[in-house]
Parts: sequence; C-alpha cells; structure tokens
Amino acid sequence: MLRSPVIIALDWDAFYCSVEEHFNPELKKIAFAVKQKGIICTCNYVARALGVKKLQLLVDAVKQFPDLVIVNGEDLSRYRDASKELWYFAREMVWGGKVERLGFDELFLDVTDMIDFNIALLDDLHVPPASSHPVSTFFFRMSKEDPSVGFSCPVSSVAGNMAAGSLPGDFEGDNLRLVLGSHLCHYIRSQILDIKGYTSSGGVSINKTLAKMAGSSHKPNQQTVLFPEFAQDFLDTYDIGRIPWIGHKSKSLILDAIYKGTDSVNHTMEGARDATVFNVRHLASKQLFVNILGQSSGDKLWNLLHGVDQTAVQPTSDMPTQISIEDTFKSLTDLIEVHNVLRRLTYSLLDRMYIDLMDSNGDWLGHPQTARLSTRPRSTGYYGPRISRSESLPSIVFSSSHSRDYIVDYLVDRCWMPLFSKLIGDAKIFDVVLLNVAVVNIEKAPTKSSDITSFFGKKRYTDDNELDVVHRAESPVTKRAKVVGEYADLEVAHFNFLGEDDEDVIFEEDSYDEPCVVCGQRMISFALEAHMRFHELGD
Ligand code: DCP
Ligand code: MG
Ligand code: MG
Repeated sequence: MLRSPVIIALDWDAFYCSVEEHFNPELKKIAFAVKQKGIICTCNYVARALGVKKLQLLVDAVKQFPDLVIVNGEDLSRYRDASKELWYFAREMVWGGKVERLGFDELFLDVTDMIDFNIALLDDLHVPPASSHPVSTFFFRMSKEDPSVGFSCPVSSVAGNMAAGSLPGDFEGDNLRLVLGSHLCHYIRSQILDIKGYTSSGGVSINKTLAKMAGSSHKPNQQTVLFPEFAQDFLDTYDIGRIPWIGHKSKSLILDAIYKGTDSVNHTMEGARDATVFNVRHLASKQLFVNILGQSSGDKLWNLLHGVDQTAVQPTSDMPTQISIEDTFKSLTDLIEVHNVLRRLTYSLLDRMYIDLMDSNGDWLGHPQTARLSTRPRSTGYYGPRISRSESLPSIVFSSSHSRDYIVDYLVDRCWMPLFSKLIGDAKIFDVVLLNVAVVNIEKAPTKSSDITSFFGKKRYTDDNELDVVHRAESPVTKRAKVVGEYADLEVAHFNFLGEDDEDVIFEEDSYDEPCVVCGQRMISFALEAHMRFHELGD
C-alpha cells in the first residue's frame, strides 16, 4: 500500500518578539511590539491579548495602546541568526536532515523515514494500536543505531489538538503514522523549548500545506494533527486567501471569475463575496482555475483546495543560493545619494557573505560568481517590476589582502555604479524607489582545497593582514551592518518593507501617499502589501 508522507510544520511564536525576549527577558512580562518603519510587524502574545494586531499601522497602535512598548526591528541580524540556530537544531533531530526553511520562522520536517522505522518496531512488538488500549506505551526511537535514544509515548492517543475535532475512524495505516507523528512533533517542540527557549506552533499531516494550516489553527505553543479524513471539512471553512500560496492576485482572479455576471451590486464588493473554500469548490471547477490561472497554477491551486499538495520537503542547503541586501525609498534621484546607499548596502552585503559563506577559519565555503544590481523606477510604482543588470563578481571580494573599505569602494565604483548607469540608460535623470545588491550563482568551494588560490588561479594571501583578520573574526557580533532587507535563498514568505534610516522616508502623515482600500488609512505605498495581510488575517 502506498503510504503518505508524514510532515511536521513548525512556526515560531511571535518570532521577532521571542528573539527580543531572549536577549531581554524583562520583555516577556510586558505588552510590546516590534516595528519596522511605519508598521507593527509583530507583537507578543501579552500585547495580542490586549488587542494589538500583527501588521497594524504603528500610528494606530500607539494611539490605541499608549502603554505599548515599541522595539525597533529594522536590523534583521538577530532574527536571522536565531532563525538559523533553530533550523540547525531542529535539523539535527530529523533523519537525513530533511528540513526546509520557509522565511525566517517556519520549518517543514519530512519525518516519514523516522515514522516508517518506528511503525515497523511497533508492528514487531504487536502493541495493540487500538484506541481501547489507552495504556499502550511505545518507545519511539530517535536513532537507528542506538536503541536508548528516544522517548516514550502512548500509541493510543494523539499529542496535542486534532483539527476538525474528533478521533479518526481507526488508528491504523496513515492514521497511526500521524499519531506517532504527533508524538514526535511534541518531542521536537519540547526539545526546542527546553534547550533553545523558543515556543512554537506545530502541525502534523500528510503534506506541507495541511501540516502548515493545521499548525496555525491552534497557537501559541500548541500543536495540531490533521487526519486526512477530516482534511476537506477543515479546509472548507477557510477563506481561500488563508490557504498558503494563494495570494491576493489569484484570489481576486478566482472571485472575479466566479462572480462574473452576477447581478447583485454587493457581489462586486470584496467583503460580500463568499470566498470560503467550500463555496469556491462548488462554484468553480478545475477547468475554470486552469483558464484563469494557467495550467500549472490552476491545477496546483485547485488541488490545494482539496487538500492535495504534492510538493516535497526540499531540504534547505547550508549554502544560500544568493545573498542580497536592499533598501526602499520614497524617491531617489541623485547620483551621489545612490553612491552612498550602494556603499552602505555593500558593507552589509560583505558582512553577510562573511557570515554565511565563510567558515570559522576564514576559508570561503562558497563563491558567488555573479554580481547583480536591481532597482525599481518610481514610474512603475512601488510594486512594479524590478529591473536588473548583472556581471561577473570581481574576485577581489574574496581577497584577504585588501581591507574591507577597499573592497567596498572597489565594488561600488567598478561594479555597482557602472551597472546602475546601464540600468538607467542614457537618461541621466532618474527616480528610483529600490536598490538591491546581490551576489548570485554561488558555487560550492572545492572540497578540502578550501584554498581559493586554485579556484581563482590567484596567489592566496596567508593572513598577516591584521585588519582583515580582526574584521572577519568580529563580523558576526560587532560589525554587523544593519541589513535592510534580504531576499536570500529563502522563499521569503512576506514582503519586507524595511529601510535603514528613516531619513529616506518621511513618516509624516501627509507623506502617506496611498490609502488602504479596506480601512482607508493612508500609508507609505510599499507598506501596503504587508498591511493588507493585517486585514486578511482578521481576528
Ligand atoms: N514579519 C515581517 N513582515 C511581515 C510578516 C512577518 O517582518 N509582513 C516577521 C515578523 C514575525 C516573523 O516575520 O515575527 C514571522 O511571521 P509570523 O507571521 O509567523 O508571525 P509571528 O511569528 O510574529 O507570530 P505568530 O505567533 O502568529 O506566528
Ligand atoms: Mg510565527
Ligand atoms: Mg510564520
């Protein structure tokens, strides 16, 4: 019989807040929020209990909750580091390291092998897998080699919550596998809490989407298993916009198609159109989805509404595929300013490269081949397409015989500025709202020969350049530049609307140039997308 995978989805609770609390435990007791520019990007559960909402506008939140403590979260370094540490820690527990990261605070764990192995042991033991045996306990092995490593759990009850409420018809096959999965999820979450101090919400099911949705149905610090027989009932109550991977655009296209030609004026209004999975499934068809979204997306989204998601957990590699740093602006028209911004971004980019691509001996683990500069002309709007230009990354980046300042200046003058000129063309007059510097096409360094000489055909400098050695040793802790936004190898789940200095964007009410279509609040255009999620999330 073909067995379904067992997937665990983990999402850290109020993640940025948890990281802040980690460094300052006093914060645990008070209501506080983390802000990025004009938005509350998250708030702790103490604040949520008072009514503060994720992605609420900062001005609203402080008006409504004058005692709310605000922490500036525009420097992502600590969140990124904590995220990595938790990922590594969770990955240690999963056989074959089958762990995929999504954004900073979510992991998907494919624990199918671990469950298969333990189910075989369970079968050998002839432990009655019937719910009539509430005392049947089982030692779940976390190691194939060492039978003493693991934990005890009851096989006749589920750890945590059950989505859609009830026990399945039987405790066999996939159901039993998910029961064991729920105990494994509980064990992994407990280890993370006990050893790393972070709470999480966990979901367990037969695919990534169901596991993720199950996980977010009971928060914080809880977990939920979703048995396949209840999946459709569970999904049917959701708004389609709450299904992961269905974005605003797809949702509007789907609703427009379903309600096209409806006489009712009300139906043209977003809120009045029933967008539940149940309704959409009954009013639409797979063909309609394909017609409006194209074959592959149409198929994929239609399947998701039916709880079918065949995407495998793709273990995230230690080596990012690209590293990029960006900042957004209301308007940038001056070449000297562009130069200054590029310098600042390049310092951050180099720091990021030292942290992510260099080992503790200062040897490069991977070498990006290409430098890419992207921008977005203001004329195409704050969500308009990015335009990019690339060229070979100068190998001076890997040099240990030049100071960091020298490398930054070299990159800005010889790489980014020429690329910027190409991007703006002959016009000379420009107005851009985004600058993104990236290193891409990262190739793994040849094993063992961590000596980059052979790789680049250059003489390798053996470190007597103190400045550089000091810089690199220190960079993870003291020399972190403020990283202002990153679209590294992660499929970033949300729009980061970061900027380093508020001088780039003036947050006076009258500079809020776009109204939110739902609440009418005016705000910086590039914060709109994140703010819309606030409305989507509802209460
Ligand atoms: N984040 C962000 N911008 C967004 C959404 C989120 O910067 N538009 C950041 C802040 C969050 C982190 O990403 O702490 C994780 O996002 P989640 O949606 O998982 O939110 P939290 O972890 O904060 O809260 P929850 O307990 O609801 O998971
Ligand atoms: Mg979270
Ligand atoms: Mg999350």
